Amino acid sequence: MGRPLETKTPLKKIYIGALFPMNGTAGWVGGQGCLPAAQMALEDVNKDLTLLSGYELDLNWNNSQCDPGLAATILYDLIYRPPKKPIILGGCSIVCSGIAETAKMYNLVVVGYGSSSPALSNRYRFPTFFRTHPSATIHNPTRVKLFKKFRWSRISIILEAEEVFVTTGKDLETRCKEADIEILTRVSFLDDPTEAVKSLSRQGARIIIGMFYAEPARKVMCEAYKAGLFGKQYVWFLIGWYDPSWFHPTPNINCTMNEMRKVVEGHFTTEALMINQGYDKTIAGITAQEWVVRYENELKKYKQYFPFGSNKPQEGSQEAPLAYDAIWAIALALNKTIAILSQKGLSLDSFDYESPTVMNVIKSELQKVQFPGVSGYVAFNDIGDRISWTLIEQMVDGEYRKLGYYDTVTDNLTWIDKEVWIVGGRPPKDRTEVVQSLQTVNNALFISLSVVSAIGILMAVSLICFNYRFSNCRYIQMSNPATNNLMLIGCILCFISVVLFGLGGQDVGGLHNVLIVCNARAFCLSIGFSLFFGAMFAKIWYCHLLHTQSKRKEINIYLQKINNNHIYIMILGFCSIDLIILSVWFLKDPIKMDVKTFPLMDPDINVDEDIKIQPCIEHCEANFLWYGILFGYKGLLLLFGLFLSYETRSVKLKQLNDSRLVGMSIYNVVILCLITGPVSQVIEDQVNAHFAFIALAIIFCCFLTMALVFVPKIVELVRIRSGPNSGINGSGINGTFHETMTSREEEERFNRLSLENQELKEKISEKEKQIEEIKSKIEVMAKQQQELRKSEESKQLCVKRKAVRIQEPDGQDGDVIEQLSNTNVDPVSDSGFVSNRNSRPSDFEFSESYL
Ligand code: ABU
Repeated sequence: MGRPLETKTPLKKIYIGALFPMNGTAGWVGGQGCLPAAQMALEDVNKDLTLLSGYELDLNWNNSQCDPGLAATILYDLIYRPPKKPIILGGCSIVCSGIAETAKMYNLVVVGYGSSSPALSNRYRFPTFFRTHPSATIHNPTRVKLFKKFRWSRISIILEAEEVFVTTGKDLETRCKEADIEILTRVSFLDDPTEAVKSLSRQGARIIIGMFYAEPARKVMCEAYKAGLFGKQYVWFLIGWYDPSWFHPTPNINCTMNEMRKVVEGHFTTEALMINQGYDKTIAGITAQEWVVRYENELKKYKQYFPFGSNKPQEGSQEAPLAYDAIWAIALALNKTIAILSQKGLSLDSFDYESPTVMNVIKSELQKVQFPGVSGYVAFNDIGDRISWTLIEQMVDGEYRKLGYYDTVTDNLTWIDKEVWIVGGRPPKDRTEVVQSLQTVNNALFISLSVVSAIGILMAVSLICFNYRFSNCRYIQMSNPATNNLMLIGCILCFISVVLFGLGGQDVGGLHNVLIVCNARAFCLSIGFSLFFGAMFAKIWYCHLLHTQSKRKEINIYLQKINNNHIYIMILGFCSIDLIILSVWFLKDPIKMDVKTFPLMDPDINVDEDIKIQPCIEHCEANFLWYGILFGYKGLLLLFGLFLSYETRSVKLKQLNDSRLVGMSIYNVVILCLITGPVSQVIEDQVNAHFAFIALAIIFCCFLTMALVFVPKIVELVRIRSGPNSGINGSGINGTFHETMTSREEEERFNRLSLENQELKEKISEKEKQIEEIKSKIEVMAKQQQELRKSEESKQLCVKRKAVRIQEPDGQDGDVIEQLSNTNVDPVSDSGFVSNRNSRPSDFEFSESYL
């Protein structure tokens, strides 16, 4: 390359319209670093006499402030103000997008030196656009390579809502999906990243890819500090073209330097390699390293564009080689274009905004440009993009340290330094490891209540044996022992259900077996309750029946006989209803095994790992409808039982000598069930409390009932055996709770007396009826006599001194008296009743009136 120095006067100027973002409130202000490089290139190109014969390049540049609106105005100025500019040099992506889309309408070629947006690779939208800056998508294969290297399979993305980052983010998502890497979340923001950062925190992001310009990057990192998204559990991936001191707080950043340093420490960056790594001479005639020295010297001339008090550009030093090479690429393309046009009898002066002729030649020659640039080998692919290596860096102690390079084309990762990890020298996890902690019943609690239940089962079995052993004893017979035995079997089933309530998956060899336990638990408790409570209910119901019947028929309740079959049928009925409900339930909508989880908790011990504990419990999942049916039916039984117990609270039955104790047991059971049912539902999630509550309620119900029903019997039997007339068939009476018949003779005598009493009552009512009849007859006779007397007196007036005679009663009346005298009453009976007709008041009345 190069040409011998010779005089080139007079030279025509080829104007290049250029936009450099020299300052601004957002976006990339890399014009500060790129303008000096572009001017260097311009100088070099113009010095090269082998190029652009008869022409020299001139840069007509403006400050775009990386603002698309301002850039549009500048573009129209460049177009409509002479001289004509066949090529436009563009800066940041958001500016290039705007001008490149417009430029095609004016047959302008646009070359970007600082635009990384993948959107600019759209040849349909930007047909005349070329760039020396590689597309930002070049970061993505590198990022995916690193995710794989560090074994991360879940990442999160936060990006500024600009086309350059949105398209890069989409490309990253696609590549991650292809590599089986999950995108936990992708959040974006316009100006204020606060909510987006909070969202990352809420969603448990650990590996976070940030895509934004330098100014928003400061805001994001400050918010990340506030949200606690830094430290051993977090890894940030940022863009690598920020200035090395980009994280230093600026006036609009509400974080201290120390806080910013904490949050950026350890983050990774990826960036396209923008400086030639070789030691060969570049298009500048010197090596890239020599060029850098020259460039740094050149910067001194541009101090006025740098932030106040700084000798260095705020941004753009990295991209400076790209700007340098961009000018060279334009020069080389124009050089060829001049030759081609001259062959066609045209020149660059023929360029016209309305005609594509010159533009087509320039575009075609740019496409073919290839040279060893300061930024690396310069060549454009079909869509006008640069292909390059990427550089991976990490911030260690506030400074970037080169870790390696990645060549996307050959998939070659060169790792030159060891990355630094805060904890344990290894990468953190890409997510919080959730360790499930199955909450089971405390062993001591389970064992102690199981032992109590086992004792309960033993006691119930012993009491069944007791009933059997003393089945000949009249006192036991009178308590309906068969029903009591059913009640005890119910108790046994309930005690078994206590043990089943405390069993978990690990006790029965896996979750699938818990399902069997769930079903067995429902069966035992349901049938057990029906036997236990059903037996008591049947007794009390029978007691109530006898009591009400005896009242109605006015016969003594002691005369009724208990029909055991009725009681059995009733208990069987209760159990059958249970079985029907349980069968339909199990067949139609079986219980399912479910593991219920609770909010995550920190581990008890302080571990370095990113671990959270998730408590969970095994849960028998059933449709609430079935619980409703079962509980509803049993609830009604409980309430009805309670009513019957209350109604029969003072009834004493010879046939059921323990009916009042059964009534008391029913009160206890009802109260405990009514408390336990709802409370157990409320504390369902507290495994130990739930088990303890249910188990104690069952145990208490069963033990109390067994004690109430059987202790008096045992005491009585002991008393009978130790008394003067000892023997199990003795006639002792338990005066404390029953006045029952104690001997067969007494019972027979009582029955006899009752019968006599009944007969006498019937006779009395018969006699009272007869008396009423006689009274009415006497009244009739008395009237007749009065009439007779009156007629006599009138006769006496007519016939003085006539003899007076007393009228005798007629034959019918004599019959009545005879009937009375013949009244047949047992003169002496068991009751001591003696009939005494002479003393009957009706007889006296009759005699007086007659006289
Ligand atoms: N390396 C600077 C890229 C700036 C931009 O694409 O807008």
